[in-house]
Amino acid sequence: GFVGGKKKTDRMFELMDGFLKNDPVSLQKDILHHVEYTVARSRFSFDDFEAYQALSHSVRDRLIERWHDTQQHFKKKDPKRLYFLSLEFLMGRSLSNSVINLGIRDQCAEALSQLGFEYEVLAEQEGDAALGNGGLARLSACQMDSLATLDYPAWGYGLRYQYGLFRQIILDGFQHEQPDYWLNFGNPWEIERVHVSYPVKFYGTVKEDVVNGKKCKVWIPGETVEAVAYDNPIPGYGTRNTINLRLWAAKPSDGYDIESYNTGDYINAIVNRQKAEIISNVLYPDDRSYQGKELRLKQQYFFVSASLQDIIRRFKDVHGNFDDFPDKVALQLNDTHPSISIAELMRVLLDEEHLGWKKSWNIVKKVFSFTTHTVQPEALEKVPVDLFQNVLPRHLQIIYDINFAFMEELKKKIGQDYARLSRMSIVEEGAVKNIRVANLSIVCSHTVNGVSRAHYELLKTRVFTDFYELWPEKFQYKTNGVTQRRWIVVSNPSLCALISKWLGTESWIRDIDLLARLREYASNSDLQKEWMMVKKINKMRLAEYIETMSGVKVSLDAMFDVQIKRIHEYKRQLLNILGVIHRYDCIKNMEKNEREKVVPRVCIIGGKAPPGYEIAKKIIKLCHAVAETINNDNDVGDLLKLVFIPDYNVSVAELVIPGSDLSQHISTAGHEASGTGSMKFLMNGCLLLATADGSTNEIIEEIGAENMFIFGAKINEVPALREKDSTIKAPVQFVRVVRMVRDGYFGFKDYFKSLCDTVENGKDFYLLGSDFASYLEAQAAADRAYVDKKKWNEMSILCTASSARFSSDRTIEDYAEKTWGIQPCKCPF
Ligand code: GL7
Repeated sequence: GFVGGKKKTDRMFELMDGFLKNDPVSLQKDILHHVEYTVARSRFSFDDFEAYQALSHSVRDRLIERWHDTQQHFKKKDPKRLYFLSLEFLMGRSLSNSVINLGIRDQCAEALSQLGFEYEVLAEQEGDAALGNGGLARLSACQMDSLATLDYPAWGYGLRYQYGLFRQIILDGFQHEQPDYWLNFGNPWEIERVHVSYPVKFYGTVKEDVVNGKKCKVWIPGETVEAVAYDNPIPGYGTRNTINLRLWAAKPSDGYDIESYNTGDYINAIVNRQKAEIISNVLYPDDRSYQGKELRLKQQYFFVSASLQDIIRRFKDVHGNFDDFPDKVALQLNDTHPSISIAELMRVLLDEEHLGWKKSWNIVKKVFSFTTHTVQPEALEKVPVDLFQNVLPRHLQIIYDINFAFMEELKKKIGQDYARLSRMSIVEEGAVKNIRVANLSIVCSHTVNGVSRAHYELLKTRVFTDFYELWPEKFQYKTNGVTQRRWIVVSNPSLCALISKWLGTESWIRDIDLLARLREYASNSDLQKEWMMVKKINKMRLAEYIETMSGVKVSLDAMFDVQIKRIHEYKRQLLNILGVIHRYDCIKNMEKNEREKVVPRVCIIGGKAPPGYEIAKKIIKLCHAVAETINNDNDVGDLLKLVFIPDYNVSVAELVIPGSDLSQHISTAGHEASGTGSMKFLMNGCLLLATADGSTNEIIEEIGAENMFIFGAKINEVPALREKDSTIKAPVQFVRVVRMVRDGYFGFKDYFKSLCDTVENGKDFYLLGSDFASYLEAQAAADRAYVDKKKWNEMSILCTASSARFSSDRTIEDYAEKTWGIQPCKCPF
């Protein structure tokens, strides 16, 4: 239509005054506009939190403009799109990341300062979006940032949990969990799409029917829940492209339980209706075992079904039939959690689109790619068949049919090797029949990716050997990476400025390979001086935080030695603590003149234990008990401190990582699929003390073993070591420190008994005893290196300079080219 002789949309755009401007005065106007109309504070008295809200809404407006243009552009170009399906996204804070990616940080800071506010203080007002557990979930967030920055036509899909990962509080040294009701104070970073909603069905029965003269199955579900979309714009850096992370929330469906209304019990009917919301209520807080939980299966199906309905609707808007589906759609399964989408796509194509088995299967096997993130058998999901039958009866049939066809094909290839057939079957026979979700994912995906080279080797030789032998070409790996935007630019502004100064450009923020140019200055004393200053500033920030959180005053001259990650036996925080006890014991037994040579340390540990994981919780308590003894021992003073940082999360990591000198990644070799924390430390010029596990070997290739502290058994040595009785090989120092814990040196003697049992009496599964001596040697080597400040600085610079390969930009480009077959689709500015 036309208005006043102009095209209506042009006239509208004119009325909008064009796009929002990013100069400080325009930003001020917007902030004040949002104070008045969005936050609705009385004119103009507003506090830091309200200023944060108004600023966030102003930033969000800018994100929305770009988001619209990007989606419009994708629509016009209709490229092959990537849909990244993940049950977890650990986004952390959005404000600081958004202003950096939009390139408006300084303008915001200036705008605020004239209004009497400080940008940094406002940024601190934001809580973390913690819709995930650990590395896997943060990886998804880093990858979304890279997808946007590299202009890929991608969408993320997940669940909008009302309760994110629990908050950890420490009482008397024990972990307690508190709900993280993160939406309490509103969430300016999401856009509720009331009109984008889909029904998701559960339970019921399956009937035979005839459609167009053909026999088919009809699922008559027993319950319907509505999935409502919440969009979270993800801005790229240095580009207009802003992609979408669409999270689904469960709402009661209009058609829900109509029967109960007719019984006259209106109140109970409403209460029952409301139960639908439970599905998206809470994130499972254990990062690797949730076997056989009905709610977990419902969560998985809920987000997958809504996402596929959305994806298919978008596809059908443009395409008349499904022939082009595999050329337009790539579906990425982030671990097995979304793998039920395989059966769901098959069901839609068969039962709703009536494409027939052959055609449907041909589409399905071309669109899915699967990335596995684990080597732990207990993390490979299994769903009891009974549970499946009850919740998703039609899907179970489809899985049986897929498995039948697979078994037939397999028999033709390998003959009657029943042991192997039964290992590879999607259905696990036994007292309890299970669906093996990983097997389903491998059979139905065109590509199976590991997350580091070592992980890939383990997949081939230990975890999925049968499948690898059958389909070697399916197996690949894409070593994980992290985004330098969040992990340097946002979290370490001083280092960011220093790097740009020495490289003479900010281009490394998009083009990470440029970082390698820092190598040539690694021994330059001017750079080293500035480098040390930056570290000092960050250590000061961290020291202040430690004092506020734990009351412990730490010396900036000490080496800050950090291990932050989820607490797990395989990650061996216990090894770290036993090492600290050994250090303490040594200092206590030293003569005065020997003590002068000791390199002072602040040992920092942080992380959450899964709520039901007793041993992990005991490790946290032990850390506190040991800290209590050491930190109150004036005789030791600044030579050694041990602090536990409570409630470790993304924003705590942003503070801790830049301020650390040394970081520990000390899992028993063969247990950490990749590890991504090490990459963040590396980028921030923090030296690594690590086992040759996960991605560490690849890091060694980049920086050289001489610039790291590597110790312990190698992946292929571990099985043989386990065969032997590990206590025989445990050195005397190990026996001694465990004995101190056992004998109650740190109190809580009875409580720690079972913890000590995990590493003694031939039960040391994670090989703390046999790795102890080489661990201590690596620690001693770190001490020696720290004394030589020049050398240490050079190594620190080399860490940052060698970190390019561990950017998620590299990971994503690799996936785009080798797995997804997608091309950048850049929205014009
Ligand atoms: C993990 C792996 O344990 C970790 O090594 C890897 O870096 C990460 C991302 O690929 O995935 N797998 C897993 O289940 N969690 C992880 O962090 C929780």
